[in-house]
Amino acid sequence: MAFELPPLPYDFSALEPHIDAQTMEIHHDRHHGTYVNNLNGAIQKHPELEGKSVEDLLSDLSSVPDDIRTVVRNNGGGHYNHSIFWQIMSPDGGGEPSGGVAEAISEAFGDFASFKDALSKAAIGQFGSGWGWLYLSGGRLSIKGFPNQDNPIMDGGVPIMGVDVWEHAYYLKYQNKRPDYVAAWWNTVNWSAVNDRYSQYR
Ligand code: MN3
Repeated sequence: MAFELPPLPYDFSALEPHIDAQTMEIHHDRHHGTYVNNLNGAIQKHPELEGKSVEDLLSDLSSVPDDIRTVVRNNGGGHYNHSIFWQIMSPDGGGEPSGGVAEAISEAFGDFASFKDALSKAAIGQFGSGWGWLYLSGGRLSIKGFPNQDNPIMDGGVPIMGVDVWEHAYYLKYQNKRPDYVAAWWNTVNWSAVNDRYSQYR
């Protein structure tokens, strides 16, 4: 069964004014859509991989055949990352977390403000294209910037929430002002979905 582009769980304009509708449409339909198509193209060359989940592929890239490993890393990573990204944003987003993830964040980073600062810095400081991720590793919450479409799952971690800092995620509205985009992005965070991910994987 081929991988499919998941529908955006809200309208393209739903995250305005923080993320504009045109950016959302291009980002979801074209960028994410292309990752899905390229991933399917690679898997077609190796039918023995059909039926593997994207998590299976990314968490064990060394077992993916040489000739498609980079394509799977970049496009499987792109599919996986964006599938999470759409879910952890919401038109009713923003504010501060509650529940288990809020407690874990305070435990790991001191308080919410320190956590927000650390994830913002990781994202803003990621040179070139990439992501800032909050993830579980060895049962602990960590924050790091990852290049391209890499994801903590490639290093044995579990991604909880992440912010896309590829220019395609913000350039139409924010141009080169990545810090302004990241600051606005916090107003879209769906803490309920983030807490669900944390509760599921902790
Ligand atoms: Mn993107």
